[in-house]
Amino acid sequence: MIQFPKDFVWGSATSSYQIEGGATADGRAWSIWDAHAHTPGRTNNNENGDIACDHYHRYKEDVALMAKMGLKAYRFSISWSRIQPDGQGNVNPKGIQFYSDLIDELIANNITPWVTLYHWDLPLALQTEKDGWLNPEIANYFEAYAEICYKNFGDRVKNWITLNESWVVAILGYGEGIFAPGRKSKDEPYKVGHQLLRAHGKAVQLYRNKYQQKQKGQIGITNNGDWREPLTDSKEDIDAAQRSLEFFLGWFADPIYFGDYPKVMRDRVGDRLPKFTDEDRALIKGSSDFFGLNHYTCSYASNVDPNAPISNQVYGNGGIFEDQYVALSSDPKWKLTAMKWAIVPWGCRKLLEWISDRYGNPPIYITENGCALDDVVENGKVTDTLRKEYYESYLAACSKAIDKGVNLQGYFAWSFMDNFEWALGYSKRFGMHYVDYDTLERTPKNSALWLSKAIQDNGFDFSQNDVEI
Ligand code: PNW
Repeated sequence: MIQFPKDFVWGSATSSYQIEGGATADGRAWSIWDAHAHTPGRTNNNENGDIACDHYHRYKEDVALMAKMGLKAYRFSISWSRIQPDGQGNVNPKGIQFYSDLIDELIANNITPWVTLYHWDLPLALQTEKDGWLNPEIANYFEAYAEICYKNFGDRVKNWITLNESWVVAILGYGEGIFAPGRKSKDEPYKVGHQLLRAHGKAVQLYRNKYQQKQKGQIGITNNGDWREPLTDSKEDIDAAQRSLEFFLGWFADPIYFGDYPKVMRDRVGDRLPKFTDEDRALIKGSSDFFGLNHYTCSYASNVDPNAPISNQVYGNGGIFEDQYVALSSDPKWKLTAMKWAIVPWGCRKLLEWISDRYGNPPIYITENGCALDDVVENGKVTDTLRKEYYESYLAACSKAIDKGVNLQGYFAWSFMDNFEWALGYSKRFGMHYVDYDTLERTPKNSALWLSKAIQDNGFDFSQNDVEI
């Protein structure tokens, strides 16, 4: 029997643009994701979040399903342009009302709200008129928006996450251009990353100075990181795996824990990597009460000789290749999800241990973990056995990490329900609840039933399992 610590936070997560719909309801204005998804060719079948899961109108039904599962916590994000349509100035009272009602509904059902302030849906006006995350002024707009949230919701919300996955915003939004705002550059990701960190720092400073004492909440940031296992035990490959982790997770975590970017990034990126002023450093260092981690998969990493010709195979989910010279690969024995992401639970444990060692054993919350599968409803049931095995084995790996001293305090399954998977539209299903996009009916999948039991028992039987963790 695997048992989790007494106050372990069992949650599930979603984000605003992926589930809400109601894209222009009650005064909401477009975000960069509305504009991106409405640009032909950007998403699978040109799908968009206009309706999504219609959570905006069905949130009570959704909270009832969460309560039925016994979820202790629910992580959702606020659509900035729903409560501040232009990204600055006027506040939309109906937007405030929606989130206020959602929060009340959660609390009435004994579910603790965890609120992400920014999950990629920047108000479009800030992009078109202010140049989005490239503009140093954006930190001030973000701070002002954060204050609206603290003021209106902070009496009831005690867990704040400033930004979701800065790496994705920087690399996929400004490097590869597959996510909003769809820019392709080798320099902008580093500039954008810098402004994201500054904006996070400002929002945290404001919370700590003006709200934390009274509201008694915690505030942090969520970064995404997958594990990098050295392909061989050569020093070159061990260094390559470490370098890859530092470019991926260290990029955004080192400034928060140490006050600067990893040395390997400063050495390799040179002048293209912005420098922190003393003021910014003071703002950012120590600016997270916990380490929020979104984790999905694992790759092998190996060194690439900078003089060798670059082949296509060396590109991958690692950032800007020429700055790293790391090749990613996988083991053909690893099972794959519908995203073609490998299922490697021990990678999760190793990453948790890496974070714990590098950053001084901070409290960690896994704020996302899960998988997409090609689910089908048959006789009212979804037999998503591989998803159940995914949750089970990743949670077992988490438990092993806890045994080894990692201060992991909670786990949020991604996702509560199937939703708009960004550039992949509705083609990828990550949910524990199946959503029929014609009728918008929700059906709990078997994985939801399994997790519900694990929550109730605060653990599960893993003794008959020989999966490596
Ligand atoms: C995360 N990658 O996104 C997000 O926080 C969620 O909104 C999303 O639905 C979920 O993971 C599943 O994709 C990521 O390419 C998207 O490395 C892409 C990557 C990583 C995370």
